[in-house]
Amino acid sequence: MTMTLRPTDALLVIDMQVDFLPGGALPVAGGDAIIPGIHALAARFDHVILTQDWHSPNHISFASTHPGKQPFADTVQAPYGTQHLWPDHCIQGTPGAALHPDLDIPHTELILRKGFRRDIDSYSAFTENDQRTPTGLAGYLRERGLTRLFFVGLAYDFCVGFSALAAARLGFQSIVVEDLSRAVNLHGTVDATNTAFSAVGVQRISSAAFLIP
Ligand code: VGL
Ligand code: ZN
Repeated sequence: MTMTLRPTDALLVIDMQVDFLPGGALPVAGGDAIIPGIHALAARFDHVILTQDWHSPNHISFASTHPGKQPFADTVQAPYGTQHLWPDHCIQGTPGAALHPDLDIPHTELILRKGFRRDIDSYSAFTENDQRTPTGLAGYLRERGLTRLFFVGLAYDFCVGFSALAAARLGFQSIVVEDLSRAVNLHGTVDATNTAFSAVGVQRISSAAFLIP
């Protein structure tokens, strides 16, 4: 299958930040290996949007905020439901929250920050984890007539997955470029992501679909 790009397409590059890459606070295995492929793909898009996980200190998603809780293993009950707990990561203004220095997409049009409210996490670039608070990204894309969205970046089973699912639910055509994303893979989270993608109509493709014939 070959993918022909349109002027109404956008590439969303999710959370390619120092803390999510090897050596960071919450490293996603192989996250650095996808950078060259993301560069090659971004060069083909007229419209590129980046996201940045951007947490307050003592964020609700940090295990350290909840005495006795362990990152990865434990959860807490937030007013909006179960919240996974993570190591401290992507704290506003710290070097770990910066976009990875190897990431080089000068024609990026928007960098969207998310997860900045202390009491609400936001895996999705569209809707925070309370499933109600919008980030404004849907309005931005609609106002600009960008209707078909391609997702790459980190992590496949959290921020990429939740963003692609939210986009599909909001009426965007939503496509994940699977080999340009990597998973945290906590405990069945990759299978759960793929099941949800099928249910909502998120398409999964390979970057090979973009090869110029
Ligand atoms: C992410 C866990 C916590 C992600 C962000 O970018 O997928 N995962 N915060
Ligand atoms: Zn986070």
